Amino acid sequence: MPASTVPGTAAAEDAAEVVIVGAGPAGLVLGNLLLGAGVRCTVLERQSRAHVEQRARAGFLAANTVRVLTENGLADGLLKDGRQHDTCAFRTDRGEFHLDYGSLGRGEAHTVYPQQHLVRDLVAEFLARGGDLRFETPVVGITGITGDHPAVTAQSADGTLHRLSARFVAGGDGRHGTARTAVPAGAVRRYRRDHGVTWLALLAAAPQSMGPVAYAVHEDGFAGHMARTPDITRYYLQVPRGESPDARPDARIWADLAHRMRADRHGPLHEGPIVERRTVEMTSDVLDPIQYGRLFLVGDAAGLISPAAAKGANLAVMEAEILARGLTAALRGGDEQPLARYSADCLPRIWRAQEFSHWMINLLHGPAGSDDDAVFLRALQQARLESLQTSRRHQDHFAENYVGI
Ligand code: RFL
Repeated sequence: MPASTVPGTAAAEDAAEVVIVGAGPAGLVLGNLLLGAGVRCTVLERQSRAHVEQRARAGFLAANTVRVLTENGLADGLLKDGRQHDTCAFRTDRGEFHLDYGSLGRGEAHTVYPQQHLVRDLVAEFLARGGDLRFETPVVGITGITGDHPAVTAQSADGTLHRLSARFVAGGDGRHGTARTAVPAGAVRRYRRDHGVTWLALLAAAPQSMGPVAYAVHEDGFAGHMARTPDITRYYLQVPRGESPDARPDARIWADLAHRMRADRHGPLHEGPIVERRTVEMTSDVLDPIQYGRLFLVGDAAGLISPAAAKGANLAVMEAEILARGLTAALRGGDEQPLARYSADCLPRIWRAQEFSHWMINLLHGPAGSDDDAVFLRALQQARLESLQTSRRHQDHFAENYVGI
């Protein structure tokens, strides 16, 4: 394929109608939907195929996500191996209560399917559909966004720079990707919040310890339990900001988890080696708009949401579907109106998800300390939990937001 090797000095390779930066859930769902609609697209990914297919992150897919994937022939793996999940438990010093959210609200359940398996399926399908997917090809610049011929500069494994031109560019390269930086300062507004909470996110090579997702509210800090696969379980442990992921040995982690999850009262945890550990700071940001000229941001690149409500991958799929529809209308029907509405269509749902995630953070974490403020806020937290435990209307509202987008 001919391409210029020096950016800006020669004609760019006419790679595709749409160049997509990033092969995460956002970029790959978008790419598959575009290929399905007959739109030529190229996906450029910084990492290797093995890396993206093994990167463990999300696991809880909302009903809308499963619908989008099923309707577009992308759900074979998750329909075969995904597990339905419809109950969560809250543990406090007053005991435990369960919410069968699958029979509350709109009656929707989650499908538990590890994100890396979804990415593996999406890569395989994109290639099977004849898609152009280039691994180990980081994008280092995006230019011409406000003109008719935006171009992306990418670096091949041998260090050569290539320019690829397209009608549109989709930035699905996450929060620290190049797409965000291609938008000039001041062109979009960035809302952001640091929730002041840090989680140690753990994967344990052990079966789940109980059926439901469990959220433990404890004066020492939050602890969480979530299914992933029959042999791998995700746990979260709230830790002080700045603590190294390696600070706690495995034995201490299991002791802290058991203590905060009140295993003595509710049953022991199934322990196993901790196979992955990383700290995650609870931060959120939303860009408005999530488009600039011919560059469209999708997934974490468009906005970051704390993992407290398991919304990130689901928002990515929702945005990818809306963007695919807009790009297809523009490229196949000559109608740019849906594309012009991309931000306006996505942002209300993004803010709803942010609002719920923020509410979950306040539900699960009380401030430490004994000053008036902290004591007051912890009493509010207790009132919130009691309302959730006792009010059917509150439970319906929770379920609708927990599984919905
Ligand atoms: P991704 O998955 O980060 O993919 C972006 C891709 O872009 C590549 N890239 C570049 N490629 C080319 N050139 C460049 N310059 C590039 N820069 C970056 C990257 O290598 C990568 O392959 O973003 P995307 O597609 O927007 O997907 C977002 C989701 O990954 C994310 O929101 C979720 O994982 C968040 N999340 C969860 N979401 C859920 O819906 N349910 C969950 O249960 C859930 N659990 C989680 C989570 C995130 C977590 N962490 C690690 C923050 C649990 C955790 C611990």
